[in-house]
Amino acid sequence: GQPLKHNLITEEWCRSLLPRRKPWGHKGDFGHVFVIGGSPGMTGAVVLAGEAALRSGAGLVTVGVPRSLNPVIEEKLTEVMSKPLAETEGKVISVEALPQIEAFLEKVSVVAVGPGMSTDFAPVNMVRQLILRLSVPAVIDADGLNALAGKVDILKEAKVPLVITPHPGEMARLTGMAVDEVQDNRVHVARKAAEEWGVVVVLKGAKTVVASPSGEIFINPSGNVGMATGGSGDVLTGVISGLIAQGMQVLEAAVVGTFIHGKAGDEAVQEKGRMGLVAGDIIDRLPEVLKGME
Ligand code: NPW
Ligand code: AMP
Ligand code: MG
Repeated sequence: GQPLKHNLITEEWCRSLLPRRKPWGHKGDFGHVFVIGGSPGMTGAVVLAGEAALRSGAGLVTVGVPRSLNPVIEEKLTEVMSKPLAETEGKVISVEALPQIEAFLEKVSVVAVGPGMSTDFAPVNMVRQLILRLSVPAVIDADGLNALAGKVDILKEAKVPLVITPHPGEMARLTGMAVDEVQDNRVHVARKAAEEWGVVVVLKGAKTVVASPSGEIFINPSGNVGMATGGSGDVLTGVISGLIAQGMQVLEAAVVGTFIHGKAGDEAVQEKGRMGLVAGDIIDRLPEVLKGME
């Protein structure tokens, strides 16, 4: 391939890419994020993603969850809306939810698929079909990615721009490599995946690598080990989706979202420390980080 050009992501560059809000703007101008996920025991993941999307400037956010989890979700959410989806007996999203989701796509700007969704047969099947039917850009994370293990070529068939946000474990499952192999060749693995699958790849972990389908590489300097805590990745999914909702291109949203998420983690760790930091603390710091950049 071509020689590798590494770009270190800088705050100045992110600032220049952030969408500018028109004073006369209304919520419809800032996009609608639809987060699809959740299963018994993992309702927090969609809540984190939804709240992070709203705190990143999205005009509206709806989370789609298995029908019987909707009351629990509504209890947890205030500004974020929710949508009960068809479910299986095991209370995970069923394939019957597809027509519901497809109809709702007409009302949204971007979908985030996978947080807390589970790897049961039904949601796995749903995700594989949904990717082919998408009419808006999507961020695919967590169990949305696990659903593609062994079937990753589905990504090539999508008709819309996609961002995938694997942690090293998820990237190992997608590629069939060992986690150590992924970690020893992070830039190469991310770049090859982005080129082959035609998607923007965000390979997470310390010094997150963002790779574009055309072979560009961006390395993120922000973030810290305090962010190695359950739900941090679900927050990132929300941030990137929120930026796409506001009209950013998927690559720019992935780069800027990754930087902002890490910077919010760096602000949070000052107060909470590396041991006490939890994912919600990252969301709480998004406003001040964005305020300093808008
Ligand atoms: P290990 O542990 O070292 O052997 P999974 P998950 C590896 C939801 N959540 N570097 C790790 O390897 C998510 O949204 C819900 C190296 C292990 O094999 C998903 O839907 C929450 N290795 C679901 O849980 C909060 C690394 O990957 C595997 C690595 C499952 O997601 C929590 C672990 O990953 C969670 O977000 C790294 N940096 N990172 C909620 N409150 O509702 C990971 N690995 O099996 O994909 O499990 O990431 O927890
Ligand atoms: P997930 O494993 O999906 O919850 O994602 C974890 C998030 O926390 C990703 O955005 C990682 O890049 C970030 N993270 C985890 N560990 C570190 C670390 N040691 N340094 C910087 N960021 C990290
Ligand atoms: Mg995750």
